[in-house]
Amino acid sequence: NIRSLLAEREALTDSPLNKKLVTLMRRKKSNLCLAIDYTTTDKVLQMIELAGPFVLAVKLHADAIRDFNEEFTSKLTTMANNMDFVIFEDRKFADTGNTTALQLTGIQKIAAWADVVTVHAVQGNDSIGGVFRKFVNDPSYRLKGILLIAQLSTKGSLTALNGYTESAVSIANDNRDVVSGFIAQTRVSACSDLLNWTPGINLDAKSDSVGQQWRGVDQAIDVQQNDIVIVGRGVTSSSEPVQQLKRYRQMAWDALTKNDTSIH
Ligand code: UP6
Repeated sequence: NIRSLLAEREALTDSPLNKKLVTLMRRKKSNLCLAIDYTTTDKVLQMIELAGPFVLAVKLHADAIRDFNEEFTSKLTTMANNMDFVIFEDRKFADTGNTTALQLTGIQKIAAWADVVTVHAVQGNDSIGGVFRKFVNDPSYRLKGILLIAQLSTKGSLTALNGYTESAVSIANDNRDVVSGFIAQTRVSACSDLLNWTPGINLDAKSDSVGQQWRGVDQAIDVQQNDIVIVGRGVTSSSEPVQQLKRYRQMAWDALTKNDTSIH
């Protein structure tokens, strides 16, 4: 087991975002992030209302929400503050630093309401560190950190090419004040204060028809040593989402804290 105790991680971590995440994890007993890929603001907000008590973070694709607007982000940030979860916009930035900055402040004003965003490693160190540092250090933005995509869950993803994941880890190591962790399938760094978030989780299905590969919670947390599970359709396509939220949350928390003497 290469993860250290949650209480130690809470004390050790320098990143304000990760400190908040580990504190939230311990308080809510949850290492579950819900991916809400609905296409209307009403449906997203209704799901957040149900999910708020069970999740550490809510992950969105703002550009998939057809009636996305500022009233929505204002409700979203109020709910996040009241129900204690982190707002995660899964934009997967992958362009020049200049363009990334324009996108962060463009029509969706992502930097103003998201706590954390995803960033592809493919564009390299300078267009990642430089741009995001400016936003993260500016208190007029909500954005507090980024997750680097070290591995994708999709079948045949090019992130499996030799050296790609290792290069993403080295970008993270060079930008520890900005990078809060990774999106990956299996733990990619032994540093406990970099959190490993993993999508591709479903207890009732193995794949969709368009490249997604799912596996169970024990595999992801116990065997592959991730910290936080990202569950989407396993909850959002279910007719009983609250039951599913409870189920995923319990399994993920039990798997994470099984050997954690700072919890029991
Ligand atoms: N996601 C993946 N795989 C990755 C990175 N991100 O599935 O490697 C995102 C998807 C989706 C969520 O964009 O929002 O995680 C997974 O949802 P699902 O369980 O419904 O497939």
